[in-house]
This record gives sequence, structure tokens and C-alpha cells, in this order.
Amino acid sequence: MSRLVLVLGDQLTPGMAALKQADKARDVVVMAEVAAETDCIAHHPKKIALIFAAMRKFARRLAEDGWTVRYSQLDDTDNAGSIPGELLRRAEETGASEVLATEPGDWRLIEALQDCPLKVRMIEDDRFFATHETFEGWAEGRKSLRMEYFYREMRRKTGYLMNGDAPEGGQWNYDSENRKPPPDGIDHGGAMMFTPDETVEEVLDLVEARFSGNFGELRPFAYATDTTQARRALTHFIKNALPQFGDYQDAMLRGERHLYHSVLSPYLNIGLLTPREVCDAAAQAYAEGAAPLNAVEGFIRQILGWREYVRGMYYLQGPDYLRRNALNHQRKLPGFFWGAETRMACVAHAVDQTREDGYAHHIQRLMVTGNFSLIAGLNPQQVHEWYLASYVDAFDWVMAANTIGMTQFADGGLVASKPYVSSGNYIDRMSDYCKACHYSVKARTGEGACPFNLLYWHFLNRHRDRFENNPRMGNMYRTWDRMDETRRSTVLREAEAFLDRMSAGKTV
Ligand code: FAD
Ligand code: DLZ
Ligand code: SF4
Repeated sequence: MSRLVLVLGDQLTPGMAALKQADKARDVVVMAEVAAETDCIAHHPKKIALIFAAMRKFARRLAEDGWTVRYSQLDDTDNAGSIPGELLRRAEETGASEVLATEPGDWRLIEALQDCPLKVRMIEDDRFFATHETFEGWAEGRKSLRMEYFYREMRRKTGYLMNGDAPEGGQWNYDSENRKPPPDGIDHGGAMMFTPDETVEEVLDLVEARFSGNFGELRPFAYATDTTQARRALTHFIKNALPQFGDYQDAMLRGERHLYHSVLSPYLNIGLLTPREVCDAAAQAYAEGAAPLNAVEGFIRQILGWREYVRGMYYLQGPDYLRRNALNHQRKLPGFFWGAETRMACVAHAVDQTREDGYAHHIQRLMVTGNFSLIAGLNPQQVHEWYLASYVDAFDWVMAANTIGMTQFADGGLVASKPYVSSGNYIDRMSDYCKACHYSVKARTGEGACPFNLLYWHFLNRHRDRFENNPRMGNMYRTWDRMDETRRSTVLREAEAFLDRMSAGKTV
């Protein structure tokens, strides 16, 4: 009897684990655009378009490759509306009673498949360098689960940038060379973009009709939607941006949406590219002398280190991780995250770019919106949902440790050894935002003082019990304690006033 082979919208890789175990001659591939996935959160329209267009092209590719594919479009009249519903419908049609599924990247969907009345065999997703067993083995018995140690083990395991047992160049990490402020000009036009083809145009019309109320602009749409295009984007990045990736990794510029970042996360996360081919391409550029070590090590660390680590943490920590709120932050997300006016140029710029592209680079996510959310005490679950809804590359498995852990410290310090908080100084050093801001980054208090300056101290003060003995934060508390009493109380009073105005919906 035939079996059903489930391929989800972020599993668009020819050698997916479930496909590997299936029999092309008798099994039936099921792919479905369903309301339960589009509506579980108000996704950015570009994300829905990217996924549907890439799904449709991937289904065609599988069919050309000899697979029997049953594909449901969102507006098909008999669409059952959910992944388990579609599996049941296809099981009735084909007489299949068993499903092969590659493990989804989201506890919600894992649980939905476990509850499905059909027999579902879930197979681990093997597109990653580290299996669940590898990660669990690494984590077992450790007091600290820091990424850096995991990354070193992955370097040894894969051999990337290794000379026998030693790291290439003698160091594991070249970040000290990677914190240059933004350059005056950029000699790179950004990531490769693509003109929509017929399939993409059809999907854009569907998404426009159904999802134009969601936060985010649909057009112009220029993401790659198949592997051929994604590989061109990879080659373009390796040649044009990778050599500078390290130097300006932390920089932010108003006129430069991508700087030297790759914009490959959407393709990696839905399966158009594999992490191995991306790391291979970077390592090869280094071997050929086309990119320096600080750039290639920095880039490979993002994928072999961070990406694998956040995935490992997601499965290791289980579904409850998403509900953590160690700092008990309860403030509601202000309207300017959804596009209402704000006078903070850095936040306005990150949010505008996110609305337009469904993309912002790492430092914008970490040190602008993430940092602001943390120092303002926003509720981490609402913050997580904002990122999940707003980015084309957002999936639960990759976000949880970044939002709940890295940026909001809501896991109490599992991922980050100290909270990623900064005053306006850091943003001023690494960007050109402050030059165009209503607020003054130099002003610590008073009319026009940068809100990051006020909230930074407010955060440290309100969480003193938790952080003052953290060895990496002692200096911050010593600086705070050295300020005179009047200044400290002014900072706290002005920070409170700012938060009150923000929560009352006033333009801040
Ligand atoms: P580059 O800077 O070119 O980096 C190369 C690749 O490394 C990325 O494509 C990505 O696959 C990987 N990578 C880099 N940093 C991380 C990281 N911290 N965690 C996991 N992978 C990483 N990444 C997502 O893929 N999806 C998300 O939903 C997401 N949400 C985030 C939310 C917050 C609050 C923060 C701080 C980070 C988040 N990241 C997320 C990680 C990172 O910001 C993005 O991967 C990166 O900005 C994608 O752009 P890029 O492809 O140009 O990355
Ligand atoms: C994100 C997404 C969306 C918007 N729509 C679909 C869909 O209609 N069908 C589908 O198979 N997958 C979709 N996805 C991706 C899933 O939500 C994703 O597989 C899970 O969140 C697990 O990562
Ligand atoms: Fe952001 Fe403050 Fe700089 Fe304005 S002055 S851009 S709010 S850091």
C-alpha cells in the first residue's frame, strides 16, 4: 500500500529525510498551502509569498523527478485548511494509512502531527550538521551551554578551518577584528534580487487578495524562490560581500539595507540552500585566497555555530522554553513596532526596513529592536511573536533562542552570559542613525535625551539584584554608582515618564 510523504513549506530540499525513506514508485508526496499555517500568526506578506512560490516550484520539480505529488493551493475549494486535515483527505483519496514526515521546526506542528489519527512516522531533519543526539551529548552534564564551546566542537567535527586539531590561524574566533564602525561608502550593491516569474506573480496576486491586512509590504517582491536562483545569490555573496563580511558585521547604515550581510537566511531556512553548501562555498573562498580569515571564520561561525546551536537549544529545551519570562517583563509591545510613528531614528529605520523587506540584519534585530525591547521591559512572548510575524526567515526553531534567550534574557541566562543591553553610545558608534534623530545621543537627561540612555540605566537599576554580581557587569554598576544621587534620580524619573508616555500610545 502506498504511504503519504509530507513535505512542509520549509522543507524544500530534494534529499529531505522523509523523501529519502520513501519509495518513488508507490508513495505519494503531499504538499499543502493551508490556512492553519498562514493564520497561526499574521505573517509578513512577503514570507507567505516566498513560501508558496517556492513550494509550487518545488512540487513541480518533484513531479518532473518522477514523484507522484498531490499539491493543494490555498484557494482550492476542498482544501481541508490544516496539515493534518490535508493528510486525512489525501489518505482517503489514496487509501494510504501511514505518513512519513520530516520532523517540523515548530512544537505546534509536531504536536498536531502526533495527534493526527493516521500513523505518522516522524524522521529527524538531517539538513543540519548536528543531530539531536550530537547536541544532547554535548549539552549533557555541562553547567554552561554557551555557543562558543559548542562551535569549537563543531569545527573539530566538520574540519572547517582546521589544521589538524588546531584552528586555522591559531584562534577560534576573530571577532575582535570584526567590530569596525561603518565605512563612509559601500562598494557592494547588496544581495542579489530577482524579477518575479509567472509562478511568483500568481502567488503575489493570491497573497495580495488574502493577506494585505498583515504588517508588511508585499511588493516589490524580489527574493529567490528556487534553488537555482538561491545558488546564484550565494555565489554573488561569496564573490562580492564575503571578503568584507567580518570587518563590518556590526555596522548599521541608513542607506544600506544589507551592508555585507548575505541575506541567505530565508533560503537556508526553507531548504533552497543547505548549510553545508553555504559553508563549503565560504571555506573554498578562503582556500583560494578570495576572502580573509576573519570574514570566513565569522561567517562560518554564524551557520556552523549559532544556527546549529539555536536549533539544538530549541529541541533540547522543549515547548516550555517559549513561555519563559525570567525578568517578569510585562509591558505591551508599543504601536511603533507595527509602524506607528516614533521619533527614535534607529527604531523607525529598523521597523520601516522590516515592513518593506521582511528583513533586517542581525545587529538591527539584536541591538536596536531587541535591545530596546529588553531595556523597556516588553513582554518577551509578544516580542517573540513580533519577530515571528515580521521576518521572512522566521521559524520557531531558529527564533526561540534568539528572542527568548539572546535578546530578552527571558531564559534567565541559558543562552547569554549577560543581557545584550546598551545605551545610545553603542548605536551611535556603529551606525549613522543618531545624526538623523530627533533625540540627542549625547544628552543623558533632559529634553531630547536619547531614550536608550535613560532606559539602559533604568534596566540595570530595576534588575540590580540579579545582575550586580555578574562579573561581566560589575563595571556598569560601578559607573552607575559613581553618578551623583540627583542625576540618578533624574534618569530614573525621565525613564519612567518615557515608558508611561509610550504605553499611553503617545508618539515617543
Ligand atoms: P548573515 O549575517 O549573512 O549570517 C549568515 C547566516 O548565519 C544567516 O543567514 C543565518 O542562517 C546564520 N545566522 C547568523 N546569526 C544567527 C543566529 N543568531 N541564529 C541563527 N542563525 C544565525 N535568524 C533566522 O534565520 N530567522 C529568524 O527568525 C531570526 N530571528 C532573530 C531574532 C533576533 C531577535 C535576533 C537577534 C536574531 C535573529 N536571527 C534569526 C538571527 C540573525 O539575525 C539572522 O539569521 C540574520 O540576520 C539573517 O540575515 P543574513 O542571512 O543576512 O545573515
Ligand atoms: C510559514 C508557513 C506558511 C505561512 N504556510 C505554510 C503552508 O501553507 N504550508 C506548509 O506546509 N508550510 C507553511 N509554512 C511553514 C510551516 O509553518 C513550517 O513548516 C512550520 O512552522 C515548522 O517550521
Ligand atoms: Fe536611537 Fe538614541 Fe541614536 Fe536616536 S539618538 S538614533 S534614539 S540611539
